[in-house]
Amino acid sequence: MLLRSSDPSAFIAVKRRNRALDNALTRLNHSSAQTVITTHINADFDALASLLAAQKLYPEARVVFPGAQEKNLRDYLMRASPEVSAVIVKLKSVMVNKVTRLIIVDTRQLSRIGDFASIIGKDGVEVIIYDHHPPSGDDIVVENEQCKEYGSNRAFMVEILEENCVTPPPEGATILAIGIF
Ligand SMILES: [Mn+2]
Repeated sequence: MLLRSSDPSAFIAVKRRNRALDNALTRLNHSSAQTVITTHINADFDALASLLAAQKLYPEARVVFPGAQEKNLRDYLMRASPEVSAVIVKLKSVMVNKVTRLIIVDTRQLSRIGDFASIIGKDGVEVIIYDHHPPSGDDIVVENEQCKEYGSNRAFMVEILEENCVTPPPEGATILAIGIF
């Protein structure tokens, strides 16, 4: 059906329908937001590389930045291929208090994971960590902690992918490569 732009009631009807669709999508997102992979605020390329590597280990998980990214990463993400950008969901589409499994990469400091800090230690929430930083007083302590003091977390995650016989796709491999700092 063609809508005449001069017909305000038709315009409102379309707007309403779009909002209903938006709400339905949001509900769908919320219902599947059980496993989340996140990283540190002010995310850099090492964080992104780690997120993408972890997503290969936990394909059912939703990948979420807990806050802003560093400028060069933000610029990259604006022109990244769908293979990369499509796996990342917005924080506002995740109900943090519905998360039952949280995978944290490239940090284990409580103060660096934004809103996700609120569910650490909560009953029924499993936390898994992959980090390469030296220990600090602000560290989250969990059983499922995989930490090695490598130069980059990306190098550590590549090793884990290899151990699990997971090959990253081409673009993912490029990001894993540029994740080295
Ligand atoms: Mn790092």
